[in-house]
Amino acid sequence: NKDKEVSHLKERKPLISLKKALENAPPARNFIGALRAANERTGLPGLIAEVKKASPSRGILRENFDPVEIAQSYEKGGAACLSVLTDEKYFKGSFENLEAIRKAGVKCPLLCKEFIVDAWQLYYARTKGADAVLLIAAVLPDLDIKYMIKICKLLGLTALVEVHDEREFDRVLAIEGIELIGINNRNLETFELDISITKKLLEGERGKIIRERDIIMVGESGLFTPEDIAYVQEAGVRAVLVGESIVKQSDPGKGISS
Ligand code: IGP
Repeated sequence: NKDKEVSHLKERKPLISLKKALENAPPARNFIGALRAANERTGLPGLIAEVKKASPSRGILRENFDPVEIAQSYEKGGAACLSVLTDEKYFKGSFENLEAIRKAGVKCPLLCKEFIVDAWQLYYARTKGADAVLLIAAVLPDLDIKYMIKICKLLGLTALVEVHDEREFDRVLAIEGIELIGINNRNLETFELDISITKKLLEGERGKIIRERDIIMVGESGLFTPEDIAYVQEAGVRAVLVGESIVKQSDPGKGISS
C-alpha cells in the first residue's frame, strides 16, 4: 500500500547523499512565528497562500503558471507563508518549483506540499528549501507521525499535521510536541467539501485543549470569501490555507485582499 502511494515519486534518494546536501541547504525559517505575527498584526488569520497549478478535483486552475511570479505576487499581497505543491502526479507540481521560489529570495516561509510517507522525503524537502512539511494523519500511522515529528525537529522543519475528522484529531492531540494542526475541509478520497468541519472539530473539549496548549489551528480548503474566513476564524483558527480562490486570479496577490 505504501509503495503504491509513493510510486509516482521519482526514485528514492539515498539518505547519505541527502545528509550531505543538507550542508548546502538554505536555513530553515520560522513558519509558526510568521503565522502568529500576521495574526497578531492584522487580527485576521495568518494566510498560507498556495502555489498550485492543478488539482484532481478541479483540473487545471491556471494556464499561464509561473510559480515564482505567483509566489512573489502573494508575498507582495501580504501572505504570511506560502504552500508550494511539489506532488507531480495529482497536482502538476514539482520540487523544482519549491527550489526556484526559495532561490528567488521570497521571504515568506515555505510549506512543501507533498504526500510524505517516508522519512527520506523530509530530508529531501529541507534540501530544496522547505521550512515546513505536511503530515497527513489519514495516510500515516501514529508511530510514523511521532517519528517524523522528531526528525522534523532535528532538521528545523515545522510539521503541519492535517486532520479531517474527530478520530484523526484525537489521535494527533495524543502526540507530544504538536504545535500546528490543519483541518482539511475537503475529504481527500471523495473530494467532498464542507467548511463546517472546521467548526465541528473545534467545538467543545477539543477546542479547549487547543487553547490550553496554545496550538495554532489552520483552516484548510474551500475558503473563497471574507465570510468564509470570518466563519473559520470564529471557529477558532489562527491561520488559513487558501489555494484555488487566489491562484485563479489574474493578479494572485491582489486576490488576497479582495
Ligand atoms: C488549498 P483550496 O480549496 O483553497 O484550493 O485548498 C489546500 O487546503 C489544499 O490544496 C490541500 C491539499 C491537502 C492538497 C489541503 N490539504 C493535501 C493536497 C494534499
